[in-house]
Amino acid sequence: MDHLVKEALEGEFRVNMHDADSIQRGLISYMVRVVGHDPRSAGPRQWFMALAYMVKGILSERGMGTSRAQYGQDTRRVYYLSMEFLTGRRLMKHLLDFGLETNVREALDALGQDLDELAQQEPDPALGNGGLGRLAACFLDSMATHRYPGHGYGIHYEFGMFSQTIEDGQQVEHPDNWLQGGNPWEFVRYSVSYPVRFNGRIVCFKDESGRERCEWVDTNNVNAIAYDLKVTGYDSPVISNLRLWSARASTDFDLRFFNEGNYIEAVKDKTTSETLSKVLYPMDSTVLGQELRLKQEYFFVSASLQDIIARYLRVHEDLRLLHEKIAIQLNDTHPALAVPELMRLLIDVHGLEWDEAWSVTRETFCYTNHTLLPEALETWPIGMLEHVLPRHLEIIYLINHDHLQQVRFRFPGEMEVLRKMSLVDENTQRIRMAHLAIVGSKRVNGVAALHTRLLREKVFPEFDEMYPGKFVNVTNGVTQRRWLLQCNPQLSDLITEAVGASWKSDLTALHALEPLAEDAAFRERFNAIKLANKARLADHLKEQTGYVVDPASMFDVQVKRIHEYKRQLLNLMHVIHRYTLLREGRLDDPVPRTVVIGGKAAPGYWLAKQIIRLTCDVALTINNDRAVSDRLKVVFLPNYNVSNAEITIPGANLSEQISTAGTEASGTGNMKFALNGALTIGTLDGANIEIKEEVGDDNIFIFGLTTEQVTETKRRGYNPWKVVEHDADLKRVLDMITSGFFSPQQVNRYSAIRDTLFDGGDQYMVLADFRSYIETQAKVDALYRDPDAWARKAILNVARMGLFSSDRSIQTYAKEIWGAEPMDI
Ligand code: 26V
Repeated sequence: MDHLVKEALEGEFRVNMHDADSIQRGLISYMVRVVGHDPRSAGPRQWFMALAYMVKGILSERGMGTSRAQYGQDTRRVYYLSMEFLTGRRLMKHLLDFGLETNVREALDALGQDLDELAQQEPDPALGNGGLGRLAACFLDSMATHRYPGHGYGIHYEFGMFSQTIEDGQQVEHPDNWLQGGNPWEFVRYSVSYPVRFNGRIVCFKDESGRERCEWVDTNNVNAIAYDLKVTGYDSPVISNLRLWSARASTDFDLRFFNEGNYIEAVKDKTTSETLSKVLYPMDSTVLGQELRLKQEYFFVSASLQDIIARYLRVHEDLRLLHEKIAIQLNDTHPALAVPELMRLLIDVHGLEWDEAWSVTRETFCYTNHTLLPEALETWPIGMLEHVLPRHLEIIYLINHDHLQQVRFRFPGEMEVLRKMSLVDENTQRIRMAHLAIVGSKRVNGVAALHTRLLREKVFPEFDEMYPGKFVNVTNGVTQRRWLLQCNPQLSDLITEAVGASWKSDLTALHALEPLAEDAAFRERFNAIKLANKARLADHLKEQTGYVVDPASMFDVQVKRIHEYKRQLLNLMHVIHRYTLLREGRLDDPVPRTVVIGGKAAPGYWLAKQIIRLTCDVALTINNDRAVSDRLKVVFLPNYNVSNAEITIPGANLSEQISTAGTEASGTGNMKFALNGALTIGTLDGANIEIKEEVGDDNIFIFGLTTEQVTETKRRGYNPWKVVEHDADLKRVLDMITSGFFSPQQVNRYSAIRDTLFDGGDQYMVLADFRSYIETQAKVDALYRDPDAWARKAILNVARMGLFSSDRSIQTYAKEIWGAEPMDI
């Protein structure tokens, strides 16, 4: 090592990434000069940092090329505004995108370090809750890969999604201090800083030219500081930017505490304003209406729009043409305040007339809806807006005034329609953010065919009628780079060997795998890879939970946020039913199964936490029952996140996508599992429907009521008691849960589950779908008994997933929504 260090420090600083020796010297040099550690005593954590800084150098160099090309070409830029980006770890992704994995691995080998171990050192940035945040990350990847000029904007949360442990069978939340050890990937831009204002009052006056102007005064200000993360695409010269805003107390405070003499109080204020980017709200299904959340939303929207306008004005003059050069995508309504904020900036700051500003605004924004659940639709109390954002409330009223006038014109005399379409809910005195986003956008999209249809027909039918063509569908997708290439290297190699490498940037190329489903040798290799991935998952489960599971058993997996509508409870009811059959010897030729359930519950969602607890109780009982131990195991996988999804998904045989029809907007886990060769058991919900159309009815297990049947059953008066009365198996399962069979220390532990199913009316139709689910699970068993038949279908699933790449989603957005073109670079 000594001579290596000497040589490295004497040599040239520039690293030739195509040469493992040069990389090795580069690593040593970064270790000394940037990390500040002696290479002779450095451990994996320090080597990770050295490598990350070295890669960061390439990111920066290439990023400049993209910026120059963008200014040079002046093509339409796409800005993706999202409160959440669940990027996953960065290191392996960058190495894969740059094609550097092999050389870097070799260089590290020579230094006695293992790349995989280094990669584990990186904290997984958990800046999102679930599907919506992960989709944003897939989209950035696809935009960079296909050379679109995309830019992400979000929040630099100091604490991301909590980490979950299970103690005594219950979820415990721990703060996610992901920046603790420093973040080598980010570029802090202290000079890119914008003031964001809150509170205060409005004064209106006539200016010199006699024009009515309004000024927002006496505000409390917070500064937004930019943190940039570079986004690479696969084998692409384009590097995009993800700009995350962090809140800093405005320097006004420094002046104030001198003047007021109350130093301690002033510094206290300073920390209060910095709470704005402190923590990600860890719920994704119920809105609480908290002022801090509102301020977070406005904080990142205002900073982003100021930045977008500043960039535009660097090369253009006339803001009336803004929409010709940019498109802004609103990821759900969380950034919907961008509509009144852009109006305010254009009118109050840049002097446009109302009508000019309004037509620019409506041509600039597009809005994606991600949920049909009424409790997740955002509304803000008028009183709160008046206090926090008085000027925005005025602008919203003005927008609503014009909007309602058009509604009256379109639906004359229809007071009910007027009431329904207003941006103001008069009953609750709240502003409806989805209405604001729809009115202020050029296009509105749902995220799967069924979801878009339900949006148009059930949730916003009057808007759809009033603005024909405004509502469009863009079915979600996932990036095959992370969700196959990176997480399943063996299957990736097999596919590349069979059909070439083009699938990495064109997933439809997987079609060519179809004939191989009939090739016995291929099936054998495919099965061997699945088995290896299952062994890796089994190791992970053992390490995380202590439970030992058999990779030869069927791995039946449901990982996603815990929510009643996703029906983890239905899954558990099947498990309990199977357990009773096994104990009674009523299953002939039972197929051994390992059921894995994982996911986080929102900290305040008590029933979701009970479902986790029940999973753990059921696991404890079943896994310790020698009578079934070689045929059934249940494991709750703690702390489900992007990193352990990368281990879990490739190891699944069966993918559980069992939401009540009409509740899951799309789902994206469903796509990831099928792409990795799992078969789906699912309802006709979200993107499952399109997956079924692609893979074929024979290659997916569909069960349960359809959306129409759910509606119809409820309309006729659904009676949970009746269902249970007619199904002895179901009755027994429920009795076991509610009589304390799994919780003998506390027999009433699950009374809330009984209450939601009976007194609560079983909103999500768990009981109604039980029988159909059980029957379909029996068909799953039957197929699994024939490994060849199973493998054929699994291979066909992989071969037919081409549609579900986020590349296709992005190409659709670009063409149909943004009017954006790939860059020439
Ligand atoms: C809502 C809220 C409510 C207030 C507090 C914080 C918060 C954070 C996130 C959300 C959004 C929930 C919507 C969501 O995640 N939808 C999911 O979007 C996926 C991508 O389109 C889709 O695949 C899932 O089906 C859908 O549930």
